[in-house]
Amino acid sequence: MRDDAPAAQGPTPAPEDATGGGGWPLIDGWARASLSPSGPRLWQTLNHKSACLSCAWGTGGQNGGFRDELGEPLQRCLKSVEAITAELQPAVPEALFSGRSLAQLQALSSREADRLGRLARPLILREGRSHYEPLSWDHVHELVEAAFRRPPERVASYSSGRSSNEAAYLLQLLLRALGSNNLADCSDLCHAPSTIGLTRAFGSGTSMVNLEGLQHADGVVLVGSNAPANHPRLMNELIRLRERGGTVIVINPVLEAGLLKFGSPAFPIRSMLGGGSAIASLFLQPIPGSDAAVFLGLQKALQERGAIDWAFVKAHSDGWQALIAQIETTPWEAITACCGLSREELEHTAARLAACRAVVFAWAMGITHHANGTSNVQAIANTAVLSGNVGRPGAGTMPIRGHSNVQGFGSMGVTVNLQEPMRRALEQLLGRPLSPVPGYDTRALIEAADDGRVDALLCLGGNLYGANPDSRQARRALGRIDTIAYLATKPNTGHFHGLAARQTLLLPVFNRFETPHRTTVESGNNWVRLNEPGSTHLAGGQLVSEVAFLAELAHRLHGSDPIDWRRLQDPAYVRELIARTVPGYAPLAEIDASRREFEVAGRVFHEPRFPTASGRAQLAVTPLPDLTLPAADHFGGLAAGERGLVLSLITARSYGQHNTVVYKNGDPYRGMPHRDTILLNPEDLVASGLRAHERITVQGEAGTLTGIEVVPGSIRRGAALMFYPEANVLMRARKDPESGTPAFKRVPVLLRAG
Ligand SMILES: Nc1nc2c(c(=O)[nH]1)N[C@H]1C(S)=C(S)[C@@H](COP(=O)(O)OP(=O)(O)OC[C@H]3O[C@@H](n4cnc5c(=O)[nH]c(N)nc54)[C@H](O)[C@@H]3O)O[C@H]1N2
Ligand SMILES: Nc1nc2c(c(=O)[nH]1)N[C@H]1C(S)=C(S)[C@@H](COP(=O)(O)OP(=O)(O)OC[C@H]3O[C@@H](n4cnc5c(=O)[nH]c(N)nc54)[C@H](O)[C@@H]3O)O[C@H]1N2
Ligand code: SF4
Ligand SMILES: [Mo]
Repeated sequence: MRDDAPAAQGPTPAPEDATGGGGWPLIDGWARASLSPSGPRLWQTLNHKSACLSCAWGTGGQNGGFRDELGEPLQRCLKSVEAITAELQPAVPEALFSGRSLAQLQALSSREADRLGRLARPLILREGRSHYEPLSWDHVHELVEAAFRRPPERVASYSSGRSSNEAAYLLQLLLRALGSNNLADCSDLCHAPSTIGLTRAFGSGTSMVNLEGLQHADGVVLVGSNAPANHPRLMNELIRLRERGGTVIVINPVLEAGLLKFGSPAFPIRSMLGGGSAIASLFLQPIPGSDAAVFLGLQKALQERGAIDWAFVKAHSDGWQALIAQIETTPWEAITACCGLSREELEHTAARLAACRAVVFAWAMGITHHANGTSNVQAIANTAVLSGNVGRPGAGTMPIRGHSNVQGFGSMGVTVNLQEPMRRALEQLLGRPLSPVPGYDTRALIEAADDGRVDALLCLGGNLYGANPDSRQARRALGRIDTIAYLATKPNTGHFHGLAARQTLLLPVFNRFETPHRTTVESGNNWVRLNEPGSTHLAGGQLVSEVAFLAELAHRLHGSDPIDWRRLQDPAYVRELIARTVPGYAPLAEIDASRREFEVAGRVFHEPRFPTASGRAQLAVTPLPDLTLPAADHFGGLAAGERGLVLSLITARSYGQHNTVVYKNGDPYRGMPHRDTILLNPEDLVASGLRAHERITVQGEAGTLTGIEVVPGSIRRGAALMFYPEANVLMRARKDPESGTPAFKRVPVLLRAG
C-alpha cells in the first residue's frame, strides 16, 4: 500500500516524463499537432459543435469544442486530438487496393492499417479473389438487401460505440423489425457487467452520479481504471478533489504512473514547473481478479469499526441480512489470502473511507474484465450502500464508460438485454410483439458463426476480429458467415482478417464531425449532446451517413410496413421516434428547435429511492473468486532446468492507442518501449530466472507469442501486463457467465526463456 504517495515515480520513467502521467509531453503534443499540415483543420474541428470522438467522459457539443456540460472551459485532452488527427488523414489512394493483395494487407500492423488513410469509396472482396475491388452504392444496397433476406435468427449486427444515437436506434429497429434480436455490441466486451450488476442493485445500469455530483464528493475510490490515459479529463476532477482536501483511493495491481501524479494542461503552471498534481491518497495493489475480496474486506472492516450506516441500510436496501452474514462468516484469512492485501491495509482504507462525507465509487475494465465481473460490480455497489454512499449528492456508483457513445447505444436498445419499458414501446411502435428468441451477444455471435449459424452480419464500426479473444477462432468464425458488411471510417485489421465466406463489403461513412445532418450522443454520465452538421475534407469521396445507409436498407427490407422507413432518412424524425420509445429521452423531440442538451431522466439519484421493485437498493452476496492458476503442465510443462513461470496476464491499453487502433508503438509511462513487451515484477524475474530485457515466449491456452521483451516494473507479483489487441491470440474466451464478458484481465500464461 502507498499512503499519500510522495511524488512517487512510474515504473521506468522516460526522460521526458520523470514525474508521472501527463505534464509536459501533453503540452508538447498540442503544439506539434497544431503545427502539422492538418493543424488548421484540426483547430476548426476542435471548435466544431460536436462531441469529442474519443472517450465517454464526454466533452464538446453545443457548449463548443472545449467545454464540458457545466460550461467549463479547457476541457479537451490530447487523446481527442489524436482521434481527430487520425480522421483528418487523406483518403486511401485509389490505386492502393488494386495494387496490394490481401496477403500484403494482412501483413500490416494495426498502426499501419490505420495509417493507410480514410476509406472514401465502397469496396468488395469476393470469394476466391486476391484484391478488394470498387463497387457502386447501388450494387452495395442490392447485395446487402439480398444478404439480409434470410431467416431472422441467421442475421446479426455488431456495433462499436462511436456512431450516433440516431444510427444506433435505426440499427436495432431494423433488426428487431426483421424478427432478430442479434444485436451484439462492443459493450458486451466492456461494461456489460456494470450494466447488469447495477441494474440488479439499483434498477438502473448507468452512472448515478453526474459531473456536478462528482464535484461535491470528498472521496473517490478509483478501481481498475487507467484514467490518465483513457479518460484524461477525469483527472482534472481528481486534482480538484485533492485540492479541496478530499481523498482518492486507487485500487490497481499496476502502480500506474499517472495515478500517482498527473500533470494536466488545465493546470499548466503546476504541470510544467511543479511536476504535476498528486492523485492517489492511498494506493492498493491487489492480486488481479480479487476485487470482490478487496471490497468484502472493506465491508468487514467497516462493520468491525461500527462504520456501517445502519439506519440508511435498513431503510433503503433489501438483502442486507444475507450480506452481513457473509461478512461475518468469511474469515479475514480467506479475504487476505484471496486479494493479497493485509488486514491492516484494508482496515486503514476502510477508516479513510468512513472519514469521508460523500464518496463516488468509479471503475473501468479492471473490474469488468473478469470471470466474476458482474459480482465485482455488485461488491462495489454493496460497499457503497453499506457506507451510505448512494442516492445523495456527491456520492454514488460511477462506471467509467469506454467509447464516446457506447452508453447511447445501450439506451437506444442496441443490446441483448432490452429493458421491459422499451420493449413495450417498440412493440407499440411496430404494432407487433418482438421476437422472444434471445439475441446473440458478441461472444455468442462468434460461437454461433463458428457453428455455421450466421449468414449475414452488418458491422457498424469497430473491429470485431481484433477485439475478440482467441484471434484464430474469431477469424475462423467470421469466415463461416456468407456476407459481412463493414461500415467504417478507416481501415483496420478486422477488414483484412475478419473475412466472410462469399463477400466482404467495406463501406465508407462520415465520422461525427463530418456528418451532414445533426446527430446526438450520450456521455457516460448520462448527458445527451447535440452535434451540429459538418463537412468532410475528402473531396470527391463517396462517403454516406450511417443514418442514410441504414434507412435505405430498412426501406428495401421493410417498405413502409409498419412505419415509413424512407422517412427515417430524416434524423429529426428518428429523434421523434426515440423520444417516444426510449425512457428518459422525451426532450430529444424538441432538441432540433431548442438546441438544449439534457441529462437523461431517471438516472442520477439525488434521493435513496431506486427504480427496483421495492424502491430499495438490492444487496447480494458476492462469493470470493477462485484465483488458482494452472500448473506449467497445463501448457505442456517446463523442461528440467528450463527458465520460466506461470502468471496471470492483464491485457490492457498502452498510453498511445484507442482500442484496436494503435497510434504510438511505445508506452513511456510504463517503461515499455514497443508493443512486443511484457511488464513483470522484478521479484518474479529473480524467482523464475528470467532476465530483464531478454526476449521470451508467452504461451496461452489458445496461442503463443515469441520474441517478447521482458520489462521489469511496478506490477503486483504473480501478474504481468501486455498490450491488447496483439495479446488476443493467446487466450481462450473464459467469460463471466452473467454478462458474457471475457476475462481479458486474468489470462493464464506460461512464460519461458527463448
Ligand atoms: N486513449 C484511449 N482512451 C480510451 C480507450 C483507448 O483505448 N484509448 N478505450 C476506451 C474504452 S472502449 C474503454 S472500455 C476505456 C478503458 O479504460 P480502462 O479500463 O482504464 O483501460 P485498460 O487499459 O483496459 O486498463 C484498465 C486498468 O485496470 C487495471 N487492472 C487490471 N486488472 C485489474 C484487477 O483485477 N483489479 C483492478 N482493481 N485493476 C485491474 C490495469 O492495471 C489498468 O490500469 O477507455 C476508453 N478510452
Ligand atoms: N484483450 C483485450 N481485448 C479487448 C479489451 C481489452 O482490454 N483486452 N477491451 C475490450 C473493449 S473494452 C472494447 S470496447 C473492445 C473494442 O472493440 P471495437 O469497438 O470493436 O474496436 P475499436 O478498435 O474501437 O474499433 C475501431 C474502428 O472503428 C471504426 N470507426 C471509428 N469511428 C467510426 C464511426 O464514426 N463510424 C463507424 N461506422 N466506424 C467508425 C474505425 O474503422 C476503427 O478502425 O475491445 C475489447 N477487447
Ligand atoms: S477526456 Fe475523453 S471526452 Fe474528454 S476530451 Fe479527452 S478523450 Fe475527449
Ligand atoms: Mo470498452
